[in-house]
Amino acid sequence: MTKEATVSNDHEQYTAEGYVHIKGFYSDAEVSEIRPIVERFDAAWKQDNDSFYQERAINSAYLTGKQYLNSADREALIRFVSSNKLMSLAKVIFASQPAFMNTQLFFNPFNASQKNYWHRDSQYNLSIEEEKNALNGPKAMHFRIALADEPGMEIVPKSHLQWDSSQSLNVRRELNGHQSHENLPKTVTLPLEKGDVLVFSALAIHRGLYGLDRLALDVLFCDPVEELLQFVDTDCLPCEALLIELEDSSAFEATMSCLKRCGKA
Ligand SMILES: O=C(O)CCC(=O)C(=O)O
Repeated sequence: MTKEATVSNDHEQYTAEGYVHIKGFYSDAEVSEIRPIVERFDAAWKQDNDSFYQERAINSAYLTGKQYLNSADREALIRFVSSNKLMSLAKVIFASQPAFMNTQLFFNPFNASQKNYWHRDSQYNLSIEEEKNALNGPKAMHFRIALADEPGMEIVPKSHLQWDSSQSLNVRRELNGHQSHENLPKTVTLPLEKGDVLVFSALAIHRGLYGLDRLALDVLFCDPVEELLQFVDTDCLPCEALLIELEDSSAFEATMSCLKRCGKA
């Protein structure tokens, strides 16, 4: 298969199913460069959020902010996010210019019996009616980079475009006596190996699968619109001097221009 055909398949697979799994996207050497930085963030974050971590946390966020990483590590992470390698993939999957939203880091819960939960990311700030409308709105995607082998994600294929069955709505929103960890039918389980990238829609119905030594760096990109970018923390964006040095600064620039347009930066 030609490279062009693969690229077009990735876009088509994402558009049809709401996810695409790209095996071995990063080499062991590439993972080894970024993983120690992420681990330093993780250690500092967990130390500062000890009770939250021990109680229930399964992720941290804002890795490119100034709070936990020193400036050399922060710069290296920003360069990684804006590398030609990741940005070319993001542009292919979006088939347009994506904007940078945030980064998140997923790990195992401290309490090994903690259950995972089905959700669409939209359910935490939208009503049910608004969530329905959001399926026809701007796109936001997780680019999950597996820094270690992990059980991966479980996703309901096509749910980034299709509204819920009554069962999935009850489960993910815990309505009518249901709980968000209950199994759902017609799902796909996507175990990841170190170096794999899983792109999935923030609107898809999904849950993380805990286990192994999972450490997954999620870079979130979205269409450059205010409704999705209004919550961006400007502390996570590069300064002008770094911006002009990046291999592909276009996602950061798209975010900054949108924030300027709407008077938020
Ligand atoms: O990996 C997980 O635990 C959940 C991931 C997730 O829900 C998300 O990225 O929105």
